Amino acid sequence: MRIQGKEAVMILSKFDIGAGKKGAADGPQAVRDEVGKLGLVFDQYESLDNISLTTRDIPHEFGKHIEMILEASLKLNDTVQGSITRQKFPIIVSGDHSNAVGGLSGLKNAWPDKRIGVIWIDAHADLHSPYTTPSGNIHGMPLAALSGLDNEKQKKNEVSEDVTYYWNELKKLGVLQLSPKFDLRDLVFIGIRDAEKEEWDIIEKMGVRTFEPQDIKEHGIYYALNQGLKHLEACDLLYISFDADALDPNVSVGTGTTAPDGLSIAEAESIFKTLLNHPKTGAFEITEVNPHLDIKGKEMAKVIARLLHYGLTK
Ligand SMILES: [Mn+2]
Repeated sequence: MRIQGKEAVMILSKFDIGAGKKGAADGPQAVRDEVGKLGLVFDQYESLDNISLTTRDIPHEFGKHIEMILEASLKLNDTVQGSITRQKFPIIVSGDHSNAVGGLSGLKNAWPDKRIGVIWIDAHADLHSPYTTPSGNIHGMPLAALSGLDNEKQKKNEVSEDVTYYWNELKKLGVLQLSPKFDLRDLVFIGIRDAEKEEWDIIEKMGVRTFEPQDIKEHGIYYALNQGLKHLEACDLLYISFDADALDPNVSVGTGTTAPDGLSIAEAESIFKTLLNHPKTGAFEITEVNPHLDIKGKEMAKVIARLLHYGLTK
């Protein structure tokens, strides 16, 4: 399987401790199995195991398992960076969305001088920081970590010294200690519909380009893709992140945080086809498939596998 003329590597990052509900750690293997059943074979597979919550783990209120997440993120960063350095194209299938920190950091650390644009296909904005998070779950914070955003102006939480330390380390993830990895002006949201006020304020202030499902219904998915890509025209590379909850709950049957009025399968097919094959795409991530929450068994993994197959072969 070649993508952008490069050998494709599927990186299975099996950690889910950034989510409130556990079980997404088994999502990557389920997707790999279903992809295999469709006859899609990658040149290489890399597997990173879930981090076990040892006695070292302290249940921090505003950054749950942040020390362990830092450790897991560094492994993913190194794996993605290594694949890109060896001229491979990484498809990252991850547990929960906190994995995006390691994924995008790996792309940036492989290409430190390139300007990275991000297309985030998700029901949520994932723009909280420890200072604003209502849940403490890190899967709601990856875009803030990656863009170096603390949003202390809208501070709600008294964050401990420990969490502050690990949060700052997460922002600088990778051997080069770069932060930010990208600028929020180079961010496009597709499918966003369930965000908190602090997040909408940042979106407005930073000029993040957003396409809500209603915009997509009205103008079509290619309008969103074309306008989104135009917004990122000055970027050298793209990081694509697809959260399964971007899909409508009638198809996103196995994921932790569903939201009504999501994307259709046909819209998602167009997204996969366009963005997997876009010459600037440097890494493509799929996340938040949770077979343990799947009311139809492996349906969510099957849906994702069919989307990958469609994007890579049609
Ligand atoms: Mn997400």
